[in-house]
Amino acid sequence: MYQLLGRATSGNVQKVMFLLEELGVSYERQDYGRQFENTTTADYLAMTPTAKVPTLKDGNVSIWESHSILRYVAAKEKAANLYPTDLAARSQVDRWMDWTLASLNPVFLAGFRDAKKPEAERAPDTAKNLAAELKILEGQLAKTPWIAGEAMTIADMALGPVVRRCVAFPFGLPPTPAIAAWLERLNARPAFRTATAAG
Ligand SMILES: N[C@@H](CCC(=O)N[C@@H](CS)C(=O)NCC(=O)O)C(=O)O
Repeated sequence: MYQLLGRATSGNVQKVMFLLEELGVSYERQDYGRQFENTTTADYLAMTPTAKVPTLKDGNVSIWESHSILRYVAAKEKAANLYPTDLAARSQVDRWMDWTLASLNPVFLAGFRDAKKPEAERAPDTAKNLAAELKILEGQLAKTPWIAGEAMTIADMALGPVVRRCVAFPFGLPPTPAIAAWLERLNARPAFRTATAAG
């Protein structure tokens, strides 16, 4: 059985929960990170030198980085519908997952920090930068119902828990109707609702 180490309020943990729930495989989640103060122990650091969550344990194998975990589980469970084996189709999934970490995540984190501050103390570029990245995603979702095409994949799992938070920031971002419709499709799935239930 998979062991998922990470608090349920972490968006990166939620990505993995979404996949495990969608596949219906057995797993046990344990609370690690932030308020649990258990990611700097020698045992945890031996598995995950970044001291971040999530970590996935599968027998003797342990994996960190949420997107590496998504790829590992999808490949191990032979979920070719979620992570295609055809290399061209797979590259469509991989590029959006890489874009999420490289481009969306930094502006999401800036937004996450700024959203807690009074408006006057927010960095002037935060909302602008976030809107620019969301516009790229909006353009894709205006063309296809799921991020990598006609079917849901682990790219949607990587993006869903992050984007739902982005659109809820109090920045008056421009409307993104295709993203809103995609979030509704995600919310229609019990696996997504379970994964994101903690907030
Ligand atoms: N790129 C990493 C980022 C991991 C990360 O930053 N996780 C956050 C939670 S979303 C974390 O561990 N924060 C510190 C903590 O909760 O102790 C991934 O995708 O797994």
